[in-house]
Amino acid sequence: EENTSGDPQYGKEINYTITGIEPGAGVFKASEAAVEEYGLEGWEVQASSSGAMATALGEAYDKEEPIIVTGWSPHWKFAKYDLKYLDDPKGVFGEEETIHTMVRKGLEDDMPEAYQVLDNFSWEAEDLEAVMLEVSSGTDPKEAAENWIKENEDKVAEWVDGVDEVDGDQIKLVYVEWDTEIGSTNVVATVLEDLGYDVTITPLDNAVMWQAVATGEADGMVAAWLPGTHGDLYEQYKDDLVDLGGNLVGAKIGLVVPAYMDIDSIEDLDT
Ligand code: PBE
Repeated sequence: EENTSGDPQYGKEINYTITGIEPGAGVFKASEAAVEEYGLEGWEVQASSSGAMATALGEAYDKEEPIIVTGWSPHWKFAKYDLKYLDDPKGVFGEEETIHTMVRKGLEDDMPEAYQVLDNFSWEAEDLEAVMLEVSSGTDPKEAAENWIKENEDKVAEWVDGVDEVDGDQIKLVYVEWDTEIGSTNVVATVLEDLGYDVTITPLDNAVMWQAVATGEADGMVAAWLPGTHGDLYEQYKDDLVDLGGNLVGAKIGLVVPAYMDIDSIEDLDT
């Protein structure tokens, strides 16, 4: 069919495909809901991984080709590439999100020192972005976390203020291998290690991460995106978890495209 509308026919060019990440991610589910709600017939959100999504984005960007990805902030991709969120007039992706820390019931009594640190943990988007950017350029996440801690002693001092050291107590944190969570989890784990904890961090699928903390198999996680992104999981597990509140405000999810693409709204995608 010939394009006589004058509007870019990106759907046709990219095979009506949104480059997704892990299907358990909230942004993946929200993208599928957007396809429904905007009537994007024939469009598909392709399941992938966060790493493969970032690679596909980088390859398209280098060639100035169109691509639509399931995106989120904070994320290093906004520092590396000139990108924009597509407008979402129906509000399918929600507004600003806060990332919360969740721990298992009983942690406060069993490990008051770790509980205190996890409760105190809170930082800014630019802190997390600094860690993520270093990891994205090849630094081992653990090393990037150590570097950030060295450069931000004042912030870390607030998290551990008045907290006693421990002697090798074991603590288990769980996370998902999203860039944001790789960064935050490694920083918190390293701070706990510096206090004397023997910390295990285990990557899981999103739903399994929530379940592990709710059942007490894991001690905690710093990866709960609320109110929208993980709202369904929060509803399911909130009675079996302790919500320690926000550790980062101003997070966001949505469909992200390179700024060179001549489109601004999800509504304007062609079917
Ligand atoms: N994310 C990163 C997650 C939360 C953190 C946006 C990919 C998600 O969509 O569930």
